[in-house]
Amino acid sequence: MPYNAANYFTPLVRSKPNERLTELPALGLDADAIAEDFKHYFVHALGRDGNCKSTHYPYKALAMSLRNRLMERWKRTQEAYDEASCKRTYYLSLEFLMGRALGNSMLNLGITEPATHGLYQLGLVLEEIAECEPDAGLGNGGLGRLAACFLDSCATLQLPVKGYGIRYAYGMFRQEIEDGYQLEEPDHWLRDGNPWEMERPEYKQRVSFGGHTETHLDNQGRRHSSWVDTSDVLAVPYDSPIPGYRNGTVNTLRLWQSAATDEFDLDEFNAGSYTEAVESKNHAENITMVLYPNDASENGKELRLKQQYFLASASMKDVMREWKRLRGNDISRFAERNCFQLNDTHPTIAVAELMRLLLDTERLDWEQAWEITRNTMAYTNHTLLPEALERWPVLLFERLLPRLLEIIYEINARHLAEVAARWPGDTNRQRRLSIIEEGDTPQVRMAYLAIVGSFSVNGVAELHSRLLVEGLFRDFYELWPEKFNNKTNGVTQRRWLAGCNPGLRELISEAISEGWISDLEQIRQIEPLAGDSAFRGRWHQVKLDNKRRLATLVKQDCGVLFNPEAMFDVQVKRIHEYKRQLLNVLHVIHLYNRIKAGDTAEWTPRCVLIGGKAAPGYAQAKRIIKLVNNVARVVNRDPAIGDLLKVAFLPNYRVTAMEIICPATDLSEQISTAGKEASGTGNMKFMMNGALTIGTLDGANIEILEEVGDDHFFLFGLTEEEVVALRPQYDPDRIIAEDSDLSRVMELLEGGHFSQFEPGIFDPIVAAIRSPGDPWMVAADFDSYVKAQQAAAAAYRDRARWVSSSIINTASSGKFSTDRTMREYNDDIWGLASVPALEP
Ligand code: KVN
Repeated sequence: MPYNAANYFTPLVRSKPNERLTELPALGLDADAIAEDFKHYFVHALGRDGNCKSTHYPYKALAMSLRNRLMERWKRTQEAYDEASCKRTYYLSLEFLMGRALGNSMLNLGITEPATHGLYQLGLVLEEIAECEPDAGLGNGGLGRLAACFLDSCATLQLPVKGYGIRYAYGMFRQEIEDGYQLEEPDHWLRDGNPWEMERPEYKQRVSFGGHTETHLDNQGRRHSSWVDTSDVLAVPYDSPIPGYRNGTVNTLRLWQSAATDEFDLDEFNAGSYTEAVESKNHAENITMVLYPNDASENGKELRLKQQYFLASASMKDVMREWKRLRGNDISRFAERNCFQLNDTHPTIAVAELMRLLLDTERLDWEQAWEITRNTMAYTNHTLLPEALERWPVLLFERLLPRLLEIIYEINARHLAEVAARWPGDTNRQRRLSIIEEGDTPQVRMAYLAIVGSFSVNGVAELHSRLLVEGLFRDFYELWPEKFNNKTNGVTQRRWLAGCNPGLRELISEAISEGWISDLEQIRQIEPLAGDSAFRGRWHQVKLDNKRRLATLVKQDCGVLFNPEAMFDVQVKRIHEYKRQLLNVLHVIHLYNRIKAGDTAEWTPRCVLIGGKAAPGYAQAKRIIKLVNNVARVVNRDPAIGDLLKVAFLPNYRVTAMEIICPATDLSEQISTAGKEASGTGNMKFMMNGALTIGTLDGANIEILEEVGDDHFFLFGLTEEEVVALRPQYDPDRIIAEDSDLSRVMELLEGGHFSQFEPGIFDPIVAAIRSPGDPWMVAADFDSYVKAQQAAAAAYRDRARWVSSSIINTASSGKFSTDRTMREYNDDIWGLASVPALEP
């Protein structure tokens, strides 16, 4: 439990600040004050006038006015944390998928209305101005967006949590579709500057690579290692404000950018190669150039390991510096006041880096250093997919991070000694539990380093956490059962309901007041209104308006006409075989067949929207995108299909697109092979906005079903246990032969109906479906999926029933707020006290 700092630490000694420098009246939050500030920036700082036609400068001026208002609160929050001398948590993540900041800042400051009004008085439309902001797309998908939702909830709960990440010059690539194929375009998101960040050069750190290690004895005869002849790079922090919801708290996201040191490469320089020496600066600056665009798979690039160490080392040193500023040089109680949450294994080298700093810089002995490290680190696993498990060749480590490899070897030796003591003679078990995987190219297993170095290991949904301890981490669970726990994911209802769905926000708040925005369990109170036909009518109207908004986007970006009266059936997420966009496409082809065969009695018109990015090197995923586009072209151009079925692939799916999509969705597709999707979080955003789910018993779908009840959820497919049991006998050819619907679908695919001009391009897809080794068992769930889709279509035709289910979905989404998730992390792992910002 959080304990009182005053019992443990003497008050801080600091010199008195110069208050004359900082005395300022608080900034107003009314329309006039905001408009005045806006004009000041527009005219004085940006030098624009009434002839300015660009919306970029109004965006900048508004962002600067908001930033001022955040800044006051930011300072008071950080001072409150310092004064409380409180324990803090650092969320270490290679990804923070923040999206836009403007709307969220206004929402959380509580000034959306006055700001809109103030600008309107100046003849400006807020919605247009907001469109200028590029997404901060520093993440791939769920894992990165989860980090962003966590920060929002921590600030709202007034928890002293700071995010540490990388300031990539290029975020997630922009996806374009040309002739149905994905093209990747660079995302230079900082081109026009970023008004939300603050560079803090005074806090830069040095990060070392390469070189070699030396041991020597100190004057007490103790052996020490040092890491010498390194090539260093600088890490420069950029801070962005993370406002809590109307509570005066502003937390920090600190992103590191790499820069060359001021020293030239001395060898090159002395050899007279001035330009070559300057060129070497490039290598340093490359480290934070680009986000790796692989979701749930690793690709083993050296530069990626450099990014990981760069983040870990800069962040550890930063926290150490902060410790010394506040508490002096005695580091022995570091673990009582600091916790690092590792977002998957990506920042796990932090375990070895903290050990290195404690041993080599602070000169602690091993036992003391290990005690501190192991009480400070906590690890979250996000996937069971074997291709996503990070392993780094020992040889790469030796070349890049020789001192860290020594430390990992020592951690492993002591760990294996513990295993040997517990299970004497069980050498097989020692091999299984070793951090080093032996073989032709020995590898460091990062997940094992994370487990050994942490006091907590969690999965991200009930099923996922159970499968972790029964499978992947079974041996470790036997060794340390107390370390393992579940923390079911969530999403922030501020961005994902209040912000993106103003129509529903007003309707809900009018009925039950606004409490749900910071306490989502209250949203249960709208459940009885599912039986109120007037309320249902208004609910339906909001959905219809949101569908019009999405239809406009689809028309614009795909050239396809969606009729807002039709059922909007949506699957947006990264394109991956385990997520089974292919199953969705097979169903679409089946519907096409039915229409062509005249089987359209009691038909529910449907608009199918699919969107998502494929990793640039993932050929099969890219082929699936091409298939969606080709099927869409055939279906949409066929006059016999008309409005009964429309299909569109939405290019460049991202946070900002989801803000339009989820409020407009009727049916949410969550159709992964059971046991493969660790949690999913899109499923929660859809549910919150009143979509019904069609889904398998996978990830958090299971908990969604549990909350909403099976009358309001279209369940289908094999369970995880059934998938495992079927695998050895899986015979897709037979399943296809025995299912006339699926046979007809396969006939069209195999007959080249969707690849008239490029014969054979979908052969690998057909082969995958027909392979007995198909890991995703697409054919196995087809029939059950089609039946669930039929049930959904029938339900949609009964509007009163559908709208009532929609209301019940939103009403049941209370569990899936990251406010709940963060409370659980804090109660079970971090033990932070909530610390309000200082009063103005
Ligand atoms: C792995 C490597 N997730 C990853 C990953 C590089 C980038 C990302 O995490 C989500 C969860 C999804 C899971 C995703 O697939 O089910 O909802 C947040 O916990 N991303 N590994 N796992």
